Amino acid sequence: MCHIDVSAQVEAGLNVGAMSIPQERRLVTAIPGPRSQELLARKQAAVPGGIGTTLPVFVTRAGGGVVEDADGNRLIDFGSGIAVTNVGNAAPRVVERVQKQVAEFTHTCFMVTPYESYVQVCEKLNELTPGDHDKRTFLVNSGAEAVENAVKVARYATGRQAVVVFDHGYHGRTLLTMTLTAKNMPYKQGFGPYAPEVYRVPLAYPYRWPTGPENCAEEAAAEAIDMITKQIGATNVAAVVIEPIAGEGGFIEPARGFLPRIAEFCRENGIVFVADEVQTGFARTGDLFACEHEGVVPDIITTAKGIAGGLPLAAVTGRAELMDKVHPGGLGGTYGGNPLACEAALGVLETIAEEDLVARARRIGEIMLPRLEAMRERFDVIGDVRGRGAMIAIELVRPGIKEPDPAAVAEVVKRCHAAGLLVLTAGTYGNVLRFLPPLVIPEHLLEEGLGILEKAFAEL
Ligand code: PLZ
Repeated sequence: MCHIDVSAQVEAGLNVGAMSIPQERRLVTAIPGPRSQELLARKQAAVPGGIGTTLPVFVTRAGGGVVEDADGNRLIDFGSGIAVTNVGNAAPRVVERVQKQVAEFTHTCFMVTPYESYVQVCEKLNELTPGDHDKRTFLVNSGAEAVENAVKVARYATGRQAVVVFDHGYHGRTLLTMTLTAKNMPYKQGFGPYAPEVYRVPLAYPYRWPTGPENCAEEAAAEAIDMITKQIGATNVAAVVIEPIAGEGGFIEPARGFLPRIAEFCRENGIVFVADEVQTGFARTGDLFACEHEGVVPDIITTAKGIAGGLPLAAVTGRAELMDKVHPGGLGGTYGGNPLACEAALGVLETIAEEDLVARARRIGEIMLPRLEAMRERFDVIGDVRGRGAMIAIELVRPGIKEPDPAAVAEVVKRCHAAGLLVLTAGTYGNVLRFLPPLVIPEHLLEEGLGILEKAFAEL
């Protein structure tokens, strides 16, 4: 058992606002309440509709496994701001470091006059990411920017142009990363023309593989490799970019064996293998990085989200010989590795190590998966239960067949939200419910959240 011991943190002088939020669900108004509705009306008048809202409660505080809104409701958090607050919101070590830093200096631009914390974050990532080869890291502001920079480095280092991505992949919203992303609505529709030299190949999606999950890894890899060699030409490919577990695409864990085979093909053909660990990184899956699960060592790994507890930071970490090829000034950006974000990242890494959040993520999976499996037995709308650690999803289908049922997802989500459980959706077909609790969530909230979910299915 590992409940957040708030009192111990208070005693240790680490309690800082958000962590003092009682770790309990509390509904005092309808969801959203009157104050949130007022703010939502202002949002609609001031912010374009293109910026969506999953659950229109306006947040005033968050910590542990709880998000508190402007009406005083406390919701159980199964989203972590889309896999960002792995260490919890306003985690004590993050707050302490950021508070100190904000009073010292807020920005110099690392490319103008550097500072130590940026270098420390890079040293840490070089040490902690898969593989014991010589590495270099540089810092940027978002996941999309990290992926875009990984492609820049791969193209520069190989002198090649083509980039290979996968069905169900998600890599961001910039021109290049939107192009790398598989799903049209809402990410690409109307935003073309797209970037050139991007090619898409099949992903080993066990639940939906036509000849069954047992053949999936081998057949999908063979198809992907065949397309690369026959349609693009392996010698034209700069990079293969893949999420070790497809996130936005529906938490699709490629059939075991697929990732190592693709990585091996890349190695044999001088192609840079880029693992996009933006969503899977930083203990989320029960390993520090999801690639570790099958011992895959990427040439470049992109990270963001969980890296800095919510401060905008992302990183590109890669083989020194690739990364060092680029000429001075060829990489960078005004804010990349902002000192507040770097301090936050150091606080995150300390928290993961000291609170053993890798083990916590595994424990969350051990609690959630059997409960969800039992729900699958009980409710035939649940077609598949999958995931690792604290990155878990269920896929909803028309009973008996695998036809995606996004309407059922919408209905379950509505009920969960009304009951004070924040859940997110995903999936190419919009039919996946995904669970990404903060790794520090107390177990009673995890259990309570699963109970709410079960009740939502029972009422469906
Ligand atoms: N790569 C694997 O999951 C971001 C997108 C939210 P940014 N996923 C959340 C939305 O609808 O915009 C993501 C990811 C993977 C890259 C990204 C992009 O990261 O920090 O959002 O740019």
